[in-house]
Amino acid sequence: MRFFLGTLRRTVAVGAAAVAALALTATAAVADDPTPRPGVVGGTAAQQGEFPWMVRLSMGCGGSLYTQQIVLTAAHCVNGSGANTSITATAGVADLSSSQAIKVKSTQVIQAPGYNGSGKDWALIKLAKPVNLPTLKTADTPAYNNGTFTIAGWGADREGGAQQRQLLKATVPFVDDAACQQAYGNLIPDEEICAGYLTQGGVDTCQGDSGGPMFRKDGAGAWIQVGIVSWGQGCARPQYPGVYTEVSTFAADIKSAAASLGG
Ligand code: 4AZ
Repeated sequence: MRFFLGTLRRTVAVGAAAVAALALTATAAVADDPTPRPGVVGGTAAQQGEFPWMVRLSMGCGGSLYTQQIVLTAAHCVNGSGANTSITATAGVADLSSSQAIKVKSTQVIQAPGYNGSGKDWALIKLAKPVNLPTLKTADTPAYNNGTFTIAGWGADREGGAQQRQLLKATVPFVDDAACQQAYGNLIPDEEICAGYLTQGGVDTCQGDSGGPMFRKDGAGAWIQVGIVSWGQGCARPQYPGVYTEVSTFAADIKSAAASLGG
């Protein structure tokens, strides 16, 4: 039983409203606030170009550039698989209202085969044309499922808060499966990886960050994606770490799905 996924799905269902709210926020920010507050709980503003493969999706989710024409996101951010021209990806900007924003429509979606609302929370979105931006490498072994991770997104900066115009970033430590299972009782340890400050809380992804990457540096100092923002009980609460899709578990499936989209 995946009690908390109900909350997640409601979040995505109101994605259009969240985007409308974002537009209002952005307008107000231009008028009265020269430093719009960024998203994610307990974070700070990301610089333009710092995470060039970060993508905002029009249903109110995040994503990452898997290739220049394929976005990796969460299964719970999409409705199913097949032709789909309804999603707009915004790329190349930390500030979603920037005139430099690159906006590209979707053409096809692959939702993880067998996705039924728990686990397997990944999906690919093919874009109508490639974007000339760096891509984010994905972990294909569990070697990087430890340490300190970076999270980023345009989601709420507090539980129940508004979607954000400015990309925010934060770092969170790995939480092992036993501790995360103790917190939630319904973790799927092979498919999910947890992160957060277990006793203190205070830093986390939140509503609207779903689908975005959790990443760290690899052995060569390059960013590598180890997670996809998936779910949690509220945001940044003590004893409730964020839960992320364990990318390494699905690396081969994601690779073959991307190949089926023509790379
Ligand atoms: C969401 O609703 C969501 N604290 C994303 C991440 C977390 C909770 C909710 C993790 O998109």
